[in-house]
Amino acid sequence: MTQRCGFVAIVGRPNVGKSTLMNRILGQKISITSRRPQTTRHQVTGIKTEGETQFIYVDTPGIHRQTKDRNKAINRFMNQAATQALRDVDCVVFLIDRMRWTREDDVVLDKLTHVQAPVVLALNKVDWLEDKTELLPWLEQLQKKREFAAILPISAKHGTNVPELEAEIAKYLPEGVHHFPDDQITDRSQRFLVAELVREKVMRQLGDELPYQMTVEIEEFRDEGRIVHISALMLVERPGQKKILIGEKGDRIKKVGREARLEMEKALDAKVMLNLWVKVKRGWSDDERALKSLGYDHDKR
Ligand SMILES: Nc1nc2c(ncn2[C@@H]2O[C@H](COP(=O)(O)OP(=O)(O)OP(=O)(O)O)[C@@H](O)[C@H]2O)c(=O)[nH]1
Ligand SMILES: [Mg+2]
Repeated sequence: MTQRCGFVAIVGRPNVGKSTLMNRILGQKISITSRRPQTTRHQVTGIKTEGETQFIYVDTPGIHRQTKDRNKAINRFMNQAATQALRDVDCVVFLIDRMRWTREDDVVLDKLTHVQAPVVLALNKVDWLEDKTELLPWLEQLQKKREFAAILPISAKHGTNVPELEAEIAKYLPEGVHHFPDDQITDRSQRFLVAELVREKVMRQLGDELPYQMTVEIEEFRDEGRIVHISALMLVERPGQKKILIGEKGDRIKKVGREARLEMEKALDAKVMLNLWVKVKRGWSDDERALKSLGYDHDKR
């Protein structure tokens, strides 16, 4: 039988559930998620091979408006990473949050203007939809916004209609040999995945201010077979943030470390010895060179 293979970009404004959707489709956690907007900062590839068909999903950072407090080099980087993912794809999944259309959804729509590939619109989080009778008129309104290959209400969290979404996407994958071995699930390194797990635990545990100003650098990743030794450096912008991250008597950082380690052990199927450090590096998130050295420049396909 002929093989099929294609790229599928998952785009949308921050927090609509893009990473949750990709993980649900893959049946495995590859991309980190949290209740906070701007959790994903890079393109993250998730590969799913079913028989002769290979889907190469690209999860992307939430496309956002660069307002006064979100106008740093890192914001530009994130928006670029999302926009670049739209190039040369075979299908786009545009995710929105139920019936909430915001100005940022318009920004996403705008980025799709010149996209030739079919765009499937998915309304996520329908498990939270209060009044389902409003859905039909809303779908009609959405159809006027642009041409969509299909519009589907889904729940990424519970899996509702996700197989139907995948079947829709499959229609648009062209014939071609598989880009990746059939058992490969991502093209991201283990180093990247463990750094992301640390960031996720911080995003999930800390207050509003800090997470956007924290990044993680893996200083050591030494695989000794049954035990993997990992040293992760968390970089923040200000001494006050370092204090918050460490917490009273170090209890915050210990909790982050414990949760991250447990997930790393699952992901790597090995025992993990994890060391976490916090360092202040002023201005890293608005400094192109610093960002580059921290790995914020590898998103070009
Ligand atoms: N109730 C409900 N919650 C969901 C659903 N999908 C995602 N969520 C929640 O929405 C929040 C954001 O999910 P993410 O997957 O991190 O969203 P994202 O679009 O990747 O966000 P960014 O990476 O910040 O752009 C998390 O708390 C998810 O658990 C859903 O179908 N139903
Ligand atoms: Mg995400």
